[in-house]
Amino acid sequence: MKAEYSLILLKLGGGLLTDKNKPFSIREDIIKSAVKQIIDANEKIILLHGGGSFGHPLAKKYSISNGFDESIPNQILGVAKTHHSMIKFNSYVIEQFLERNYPVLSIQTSSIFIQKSNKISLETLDVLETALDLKIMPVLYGDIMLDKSGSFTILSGDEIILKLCESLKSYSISKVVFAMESDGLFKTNKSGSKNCNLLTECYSTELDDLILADLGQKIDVTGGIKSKLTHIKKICTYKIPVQLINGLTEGNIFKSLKNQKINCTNILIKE
Ligand code: IP8
Repeated sequence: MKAEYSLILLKLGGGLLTDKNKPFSIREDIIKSAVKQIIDANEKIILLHGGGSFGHPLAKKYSISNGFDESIPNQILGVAKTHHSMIKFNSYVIEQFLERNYPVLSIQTSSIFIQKSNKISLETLDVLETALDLKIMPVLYGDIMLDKSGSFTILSGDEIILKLCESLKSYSISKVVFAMESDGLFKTNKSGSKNCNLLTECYSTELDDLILADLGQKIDVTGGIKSKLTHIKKICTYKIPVQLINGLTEGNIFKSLKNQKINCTNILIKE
């Protein structure tokens, strides 16, 4: 039996949940607040979180995104360490829900995704779908991903979302929400200009014509805002609207999940 759910895919950015400049640092208050808002909203959600300071510094140190390289000392051990670091981070997030008696199931990204001939393959949807049917919220995270050719890479939370949009055909995904550390995308009139305004609403078809402000980068092995934009455009090809919200603003996550108005970026789909 497949119910006609309205499902939300919510990604909590790793930069929001951790201090990306300080390895293995959890922003406890922000995580606890996000967890409370998700529980209060009580919607059907697949939750994802990024790597933040648990994933990116290790992934960078061992150059994991670029695949197997014999010249990098202890790289294979680095793959295992990066994965384990993500498990520790994910366990903290999971514990926050369980302490509040909210049913969540950690789904190990690197066990259900594998790369084959440069394509990401989602080996089974059964676990995710069955968890949703049982009213358990699946929680996935950016992780290492093995490659059938005898290598590996990093699979970001954004790529997982894209793959889910492509694969979860029997569920109606009502929107994808990215909770980040800023109000959304900022547009500027000319490249390099310091004057920028929040882009509050835009059709996916207009994204290519925008000049977006580059608001600084932290270590991000999966490409930062530019790569996010590429993923957003692909998500929109599945006719799914995307919302970018500031997860630091109290109540924003709850309001977004409840479709209440907030100051953010809404990428709309033309009917
Ligand atoms: O923060 C990256 O996931 P993201 C995961 O969603 C690792 O890009 C392990 C760096």
